[in-house]
Amino acid sequence: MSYFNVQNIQFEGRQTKNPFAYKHYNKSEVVLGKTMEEHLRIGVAYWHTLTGGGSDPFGADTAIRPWSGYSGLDLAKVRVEAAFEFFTKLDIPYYCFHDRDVAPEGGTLKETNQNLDVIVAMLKDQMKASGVKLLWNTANMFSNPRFVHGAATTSNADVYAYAAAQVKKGLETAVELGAENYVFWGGREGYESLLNTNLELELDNLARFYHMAVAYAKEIGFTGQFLIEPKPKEPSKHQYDFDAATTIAFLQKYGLDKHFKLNLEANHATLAGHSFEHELRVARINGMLGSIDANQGDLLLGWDTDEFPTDVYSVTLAMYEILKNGGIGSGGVNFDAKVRRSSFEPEDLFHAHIAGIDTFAKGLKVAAKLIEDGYFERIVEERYSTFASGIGAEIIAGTTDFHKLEQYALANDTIRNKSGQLERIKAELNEYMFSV
Ligand code: XUL
Ligand code: CO
Repeated sequence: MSYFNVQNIQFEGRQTKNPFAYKHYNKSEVVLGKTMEEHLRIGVAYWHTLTGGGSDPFGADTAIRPWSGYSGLDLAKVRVEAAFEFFTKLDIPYYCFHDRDVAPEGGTLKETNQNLDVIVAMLKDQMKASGVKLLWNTANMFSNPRFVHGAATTSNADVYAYAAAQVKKGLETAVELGAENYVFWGGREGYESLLNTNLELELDNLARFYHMAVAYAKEIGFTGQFLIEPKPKEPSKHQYDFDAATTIAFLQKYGLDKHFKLNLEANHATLAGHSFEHELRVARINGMLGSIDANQGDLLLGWDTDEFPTDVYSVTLAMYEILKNGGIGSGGVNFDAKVRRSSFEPEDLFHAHIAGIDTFAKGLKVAAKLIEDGYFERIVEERYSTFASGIGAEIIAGTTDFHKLEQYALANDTIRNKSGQLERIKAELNEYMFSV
């Protein structure tokens, strides 16, 4: 049985006119000593591609999907089959899911877990048959009304216990399916108003929750990487894991930084008022870069549009950070992106992923060339050259103090700054993008 009327997607190169072919993603092509497949570790997000239907706050689903006629557990089963046909046709190595994307909730937690068990067994078989692996799974602790006040930061201890049970099951699922990471994204972990919120208790409870997750992972032998995915807002007004810097400070305060890294998403960065490369850089210099959710936002809109990434400029700078990080480790490039509501044909799912994957392949190639040439490294070395000798070298060595620096400044009447030459740099960066 076939769900998609599309052939396997293969690399055909830039000259091809076939829209169902990769133009840049040649999975076995070696770039800086690794294949493109090894560098990018591409993943498909189950929630957008299999579960989402195109509804928005103003209108119903628009998507035409081969599984539209099914419901309940039958729908979940058909989606699994369609999912693996899709992954296999795209020829990508990974996928990611929330528990509630793959299996419907039952009337009780017990029934919900039973539904999940049925689907996880199917996923396991399909993974074995196809070779597609689980990059990460996570718990949806934001859709159900019980999470109205949060999950691990709720004001209701019964909900906290439910959330713990849900993550416990999620970690068991991760072990069962060999997930390489486990993600926490706290859509409802935040607050609306301080007028009724104990902020300190909520943050302490969140840390307690993460410590219990670490302990349970150890108990059941889950060795994947724990990841936290920062986002500043939406659906919560003040989300606790606001951005990379806030999340790292939280993890350090509560002694959790050894156990977690960050899963950084492009559109979450822009909502926080940062560029994606800023978030990646902050994580990288702190040894916390774990994985990425690949998408892009619309700068004219103030919400998470989760578009497929096609901005070569931004993706090149993101891939530069990943290469400088020595790779993405056990993480990957998960397309947390959805086709537009108006792109409702099943084929659009292929066009969207091909566009995103080719953009990352191109970004990888341009970033690799920049690194081979030492392009940014030379610019930065020259710009900070005053710290390589003289008083600058003393500052770096820690052999100076305010007395010595004052003495130096008093004797130095001719401070001269140099141009940062940003326009020249941007023009040269464009040339890299046009020529690679
Ligand atoms: C929401 C978002 C989530 C996480 C996983 O903005 O990005 O889908 O990636 O919960
Ligand atoms: Co995400």
